[in-house]
Amino acid sequence: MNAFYLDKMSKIIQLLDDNGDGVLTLDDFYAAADRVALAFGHAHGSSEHHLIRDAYTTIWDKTYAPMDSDRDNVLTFDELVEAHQDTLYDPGIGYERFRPLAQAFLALADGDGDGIISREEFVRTMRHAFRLPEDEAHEAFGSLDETGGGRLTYDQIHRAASGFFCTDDPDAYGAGLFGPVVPVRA
Ligand SMILES: [Ca+2]
Ligand SMILES: [Ca+2]
Ligand SMILES: [Ca+2]
Repeated sequence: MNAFYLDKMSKIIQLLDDNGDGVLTLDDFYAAADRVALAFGHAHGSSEHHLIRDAYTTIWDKTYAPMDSDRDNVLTFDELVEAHQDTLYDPGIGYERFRPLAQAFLALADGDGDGIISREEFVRTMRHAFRLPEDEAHEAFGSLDETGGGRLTYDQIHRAASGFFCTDDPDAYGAGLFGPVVPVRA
């Protein structure tokens, strides 16, 4: 696990840390759910909004809460990195643990349900689910769309998520899934 991997994890924390306190809590996930529901045209309090909130609660409970090793309901950078190293850092079995999380975001992103993630669907999801700036979201899409066809299959997104979360290879497919990774750690 190299510096590039730690830089990627820094970016993930930064993108998920909605209230900017440097750590992840369930509140960050609620805020993301509210933002995503609004971005996808679902009114606050609508049944779709509740479904998205439930999905985010499940993501927290199943994926992130177990990483909180001291059980104080606050997920720190060190806890996140340690958990990734222990459970996800392997493109095979590690990714199988991660796959349901990616699948949940695919279901959200694929607004028209055609099994393809268009550039527009990708950019909208990355902007609102992960607060990625629009230009970085376009850059990320371009890095994944090898043929330039303007569409990604679910399989490509899974490959990208595996390359991002389960390897520390800066040249892996998916290294640019969340836009540019800026070196922030020695
Ligand atoms: Ca936070
Ligand atoms: Ca903790
Ligand atoms: Ca679609």
